Amino acid sequence: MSATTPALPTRVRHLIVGAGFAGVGAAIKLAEIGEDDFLVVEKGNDVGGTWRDNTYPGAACDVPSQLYSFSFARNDWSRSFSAQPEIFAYLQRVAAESGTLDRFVFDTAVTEAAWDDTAGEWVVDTTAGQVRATNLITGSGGLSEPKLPDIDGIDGFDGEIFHSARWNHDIDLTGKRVAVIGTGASAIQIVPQVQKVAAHLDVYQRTAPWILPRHDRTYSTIERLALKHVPGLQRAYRSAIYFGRETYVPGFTRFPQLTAPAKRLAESNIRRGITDPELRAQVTPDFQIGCKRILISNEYYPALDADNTDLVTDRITKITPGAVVTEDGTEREIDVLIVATGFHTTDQPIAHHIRGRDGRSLAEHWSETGMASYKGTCIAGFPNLFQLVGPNTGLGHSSMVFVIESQLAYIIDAVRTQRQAGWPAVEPRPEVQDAWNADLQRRMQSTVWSAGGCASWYLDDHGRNTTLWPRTTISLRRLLANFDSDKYVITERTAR
Ligand code: N01
Repeated sequence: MSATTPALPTRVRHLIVGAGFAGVGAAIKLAEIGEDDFLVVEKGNDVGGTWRDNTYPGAACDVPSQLYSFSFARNDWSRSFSAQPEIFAYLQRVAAESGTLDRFVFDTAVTEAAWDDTAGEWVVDTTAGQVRATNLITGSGGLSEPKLPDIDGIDGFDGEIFHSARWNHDIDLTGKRVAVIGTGASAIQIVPQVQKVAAHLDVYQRTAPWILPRHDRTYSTIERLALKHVPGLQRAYRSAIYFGRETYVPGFTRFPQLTAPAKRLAESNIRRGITDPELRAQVTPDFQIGCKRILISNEYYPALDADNTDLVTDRITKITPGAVVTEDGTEREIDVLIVATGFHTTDQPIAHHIRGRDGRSLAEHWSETGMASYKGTCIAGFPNLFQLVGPNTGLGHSSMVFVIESQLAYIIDAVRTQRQAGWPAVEPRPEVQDAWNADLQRRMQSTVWSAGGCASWYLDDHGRNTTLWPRTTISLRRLLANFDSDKYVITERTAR
């Protein structure tokens, strides 16, 4: 990003961590209410977050484009499911047009943020120096830290190796022997692209995912003009898609029998894409649809069915300098190893860097309970900390941009309330937070994510689902509409 990087101030009212959808949205919304004394600290060299980092071939959104923009900054999308470059460009444009980029600092990582109870503010150490802030707003993303597989010998691999979210564009895969480990949302987008150019491709599947057809198409010029210029049309179209997606929720949360048509559709997607009966059986999941994220692709199965691709379902036992070895003793030689093995989701790295009132880190608090917060946003013992895309705010069916905007409404109302009342600090009451999480976990019991017979990144080491929201997003938006200060411990003003 070519924006001039400001020198780090010693003090700001709001420090925002991360410049993805969450951080950019927070900057815009704070500016809107005249809270201009903020700074956005971003470890990368641009805005965009996950849409800046995930540049692998085929990277695209599996949520409809119409839902993938801020309600206050619509976009003229070129197709129904947009690819990464278009989403990245959208976020760059929104940030540039917001007039807030002068308060973004790039290439700067937060190394430690500690609450100073005496001063009543956050002391934040970054790679570019220290900043003090009244409020700390984190938007560092739930899927930002690549998770590498712990496979014997992987460090000794002599060929090229990279994670899906850190694609090495210097490596030409044409004519190479390539292996992809993983069959999640990233892998199923990568595999068809690699299959087209590689001499040979091995796809290592630990668990087969459910995959629905991808109804992607380019919008015609007339459609785009109409969506742009006919008053209310884009809003109506967006609402129709939004409410359509909300109808998935009962099937995920309470009535699994409602997912039967989706399962049939996924099964027919396998039949359409794969001719070999043995391969069809290997890619057919043995758990309930929805238990893991439902994926969408028309190209993945045909790519697996291609002559130059092998699906390997035997467990990987080790990696040698030139090959992947599976438990049946087979050694498959490769030139390039792509690990599409996901992200740290329930052990978020930023949690190790934020220290609350008692000096302990979020990670230490969460090591006992699993990730927990109040309304996915505020955390007992961590005054004036607002976390965007916090615990239990993830979705399996709709857009995270909607969640982020819902949380922003709550945070902005909190900031406004704090300002009007002159409260130096707020934090949720522990018993309120406990009740919130008890209710979430009670609701989780009946969901497909808990009872669907799979292991997924939604669940933590204790088997608790601390990542997903188990209700409709309509209810999430309602619950986050106003800052409920009666649920908070308020620190009154003290002489400093
Ligand atoms: O990661 P994943 P992802 N040996 O964790 C396998 C979002 N996203 O990057 O299922 C062998 O889903 C693992 O196997 P298993 C979206 O929210 C969105 O693909 O655990 N295999 C799995 O197959 C998504 O959910 C878009 O048994 C190993 C895979 O690696 C999230 O990102 C696009 C292994 C990891 O799948 C993460 O997706 C892409 C090992 N040691 C991603 N370790 C959009 O379109 C892991 N695996 C918006």
